[in-house]
Amino acid sequence: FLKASAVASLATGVAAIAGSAKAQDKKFTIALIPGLTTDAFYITMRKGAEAAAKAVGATLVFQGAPDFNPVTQVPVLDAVIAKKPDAILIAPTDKDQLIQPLKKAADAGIPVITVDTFIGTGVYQTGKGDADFPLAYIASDNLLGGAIAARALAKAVGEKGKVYVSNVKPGISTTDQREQGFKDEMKKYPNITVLDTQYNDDDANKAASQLQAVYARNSDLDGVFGANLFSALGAANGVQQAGQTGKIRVVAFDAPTTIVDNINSGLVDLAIAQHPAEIGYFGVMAAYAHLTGNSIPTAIGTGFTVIDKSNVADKNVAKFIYSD
Ligand code: T6T
Repeated sequence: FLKASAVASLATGVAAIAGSAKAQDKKFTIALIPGLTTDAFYITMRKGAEAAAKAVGATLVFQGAPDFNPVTQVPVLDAVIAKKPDAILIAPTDKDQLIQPLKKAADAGIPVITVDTFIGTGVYQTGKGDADFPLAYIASDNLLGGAIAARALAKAVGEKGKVYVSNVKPGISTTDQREQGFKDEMKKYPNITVLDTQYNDDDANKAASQLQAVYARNSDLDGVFGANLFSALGAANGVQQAGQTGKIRVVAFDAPTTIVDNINSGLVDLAIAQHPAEIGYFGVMAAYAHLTGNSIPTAIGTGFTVIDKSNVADKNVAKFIYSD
């Protein structure tokens, strides 16, 4: 015979199982708001998110703006909040400007998880500050990525000369950290001068003309670090247009399909591929875990795959090239 207390705990257990079965019967709607819609990085993230949503029987809604800008992202976020999804995954386009708009989601009882970029300091659930309310941050280690880029570019230029960072704009957590990681690591190379950062507003054409302008002012320019997909693509195009392929060395963050040709032709030395599908997959899984009553880590770090001439043809490496 079971004691009364054992019966009670058994009953609680059965109720908990029934409760979780009920929770799992619900078809959750999870919204993913990218930095912008027309970027192979976020297109690949969406694929990973779709795969996870399929695995748990959730519906994924992918809604974003056509450019990387808080002015266009906030109205999209407001529209998503109005539809009351069960959770929001978002890549905030500015560390500060998305705090209040996202607070509205949290206040409406919608759990918020940030993917790729963060708000505030990116350290969440601390009980401190005005931006700790997201449940989790799922992303690459962007400081490390910047340091990897610095070491690669230093090696490519023979540890001496002039280089610069082609970047998007200040205020974006990812690209700010990549630049910081790059500059901190470059301090280990006293014979390398890091020139002023050129901000291109996520416009590859602007990045290409800036490369030519920097080269016009510095005929001894040795290298450039493109801190995201469009910065890298544009800087590489600028090098090619200036007829400096292989002379001005390029290290790229991100790995769109064009990177294969650019690496094979020697225009780009190396690309640091993030794992956006992994970010999307674990974003959805974290939301689902939370929605079904499980605790989740406040931070999940995803990895990199460094692609260069020696491994670009390897299918275990090529699988990290982004989807178009
Ligand atoms: O590099 C990615 C992303 O990590 C960053 O936050 C913004 O730019 C990209 O989307 C590439 O364009």
